[in-house]
Amino acid sequence: MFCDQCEQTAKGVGCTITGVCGKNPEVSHLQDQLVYLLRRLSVLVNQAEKKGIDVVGYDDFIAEALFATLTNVNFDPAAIRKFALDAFNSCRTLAAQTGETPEDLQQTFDEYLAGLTEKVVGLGAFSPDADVDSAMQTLLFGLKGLCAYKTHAARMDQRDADLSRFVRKALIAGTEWDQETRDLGGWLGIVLECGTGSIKAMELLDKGNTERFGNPVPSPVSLGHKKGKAIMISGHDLPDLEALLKQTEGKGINIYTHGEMLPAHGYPKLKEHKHLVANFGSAWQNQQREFPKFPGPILFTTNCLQNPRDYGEHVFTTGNVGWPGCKYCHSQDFSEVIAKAQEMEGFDDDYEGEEILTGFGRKTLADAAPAILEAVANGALRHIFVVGGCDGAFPSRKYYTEFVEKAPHDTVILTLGCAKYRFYDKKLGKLGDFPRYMDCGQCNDAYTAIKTAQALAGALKCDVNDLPLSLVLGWYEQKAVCVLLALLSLGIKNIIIGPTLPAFVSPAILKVLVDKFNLKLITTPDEDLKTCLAQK
Ligand code: SF4
Ligand code: SF3
Repeated sequence: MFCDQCEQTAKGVGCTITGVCGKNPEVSHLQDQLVYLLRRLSVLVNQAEKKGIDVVGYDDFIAEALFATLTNVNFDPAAIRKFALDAFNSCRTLAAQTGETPEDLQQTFDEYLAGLTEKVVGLGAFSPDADVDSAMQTLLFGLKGLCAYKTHAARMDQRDADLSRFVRKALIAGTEWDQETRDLGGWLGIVLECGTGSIKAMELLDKGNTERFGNPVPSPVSLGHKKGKAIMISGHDLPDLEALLKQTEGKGINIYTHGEMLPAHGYPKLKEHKHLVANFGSAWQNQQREFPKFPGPILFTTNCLQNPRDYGEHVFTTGNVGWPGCKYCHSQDFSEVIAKAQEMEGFDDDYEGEEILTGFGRKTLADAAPAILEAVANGALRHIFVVGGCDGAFPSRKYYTEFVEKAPHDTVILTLGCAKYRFYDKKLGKLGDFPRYMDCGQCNDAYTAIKTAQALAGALKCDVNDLPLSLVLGWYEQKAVCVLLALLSLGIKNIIIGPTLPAFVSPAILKVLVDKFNLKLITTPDEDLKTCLAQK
């Protein structure tokens, strides 16, 4: 196997024996085959669309299947094989509808997969040219993040045909079916187009979430627990949480969020369920230590899932998530999770715990924009730091904790994604009427930070790059790649990323990112704070 798509890749180069994340070679090989089949399917969907065939279902499938290959989503070979089989069958169906079935699709599924072994399995490279290969990898990984958000949005009926066309174009780029040839500039162009598409995907998801659950409002979240039966829900999918809340209403079971589900507490339509009581545990990488202490079942709706070792019998998955042996919930039917909660002991006491804040969504921040501008104008607010993205296991991530702790008192921190777990419980106090720590939500709520920055720049009639605002991002998996590309596509400069540079970025691509966008790797909190504060 070869996989280098995430930050914890072995030796900073690639996982070759087994994944640091727990992905085994069988799953990795199946994922390589699935990606190839999705490229092949994209060609056929393009042809079908030209003939006027309705391709919406195929586009949803492509996004969903690609999402299943994102880090820490699906470790179940049977599930990935099923996606590959569905992709193969879709290719055949479309080929039959659009004309003659090409030779490659006349084989059986098993023959087809076997034929791909030499071609794509375990190579980790898409092109013999190191820079084209790097661009293709960056594009594919950004696309995985984009497709995760696109899938969540589609589940709430938010779609965009041009975005689906872009996903197909990006999957085909650089393959044997691509009609275009690109120089390095051309590759950078399509990689940035992925950033533009990512903004669209985040916008669709924001629309879906806010239309269905209301605009998030600043809300306290307990880190304690209540006596009684309990279910924990992790991941990013808010409609799954809504379904679970409805199915547990009046059953005497309390619901606890985990990880990226924390911001759900800010949504009016979700927080009106009184049995949504608290957030349990911290970031994803601590789950093997924290989950055994939870006295109820745990439901994963998306990444980041780790090997549930000896507590797997009360871990459930849904959506794209899978772990061999864990029970899978189909079509938002959580009856087995509920039955397990009734069976397990639950909490035997009330524990108040600390309180933190979430819910600084797009509308709340837009409403606060005049006050923010006034505070900037009168010198009360010196700088806004957006510190967000992914969390991860490496000790070097204490950088983000220290950065936030050391940020001067006349600055505020906007955060998003699970990177917040590095400092979410710090008491940062207030700056005038603003809390100094404002949680915009999940990683996809980078859209909120973008909209806020654009609104502030619009009011000041300046460029976003001229605002007293700096972005300090942590990356781990491919959603962070998608968010980074989104920011770059807007021409946002001086972004600081860490804790390491992606293994898949070649020196030439890195040089372009540095020259064009002044993208920087983290140094020390003191040094980076000094640079950011000196810039504006
Ligand atoms: Fe390795 Fe990350 Fe790939 Fe898992 S997702 S196999 S840890 S590079
Ligand atoms: Fe975290 Fe996995 Fe990326 Fe949505 S939950 S950000 S790492």
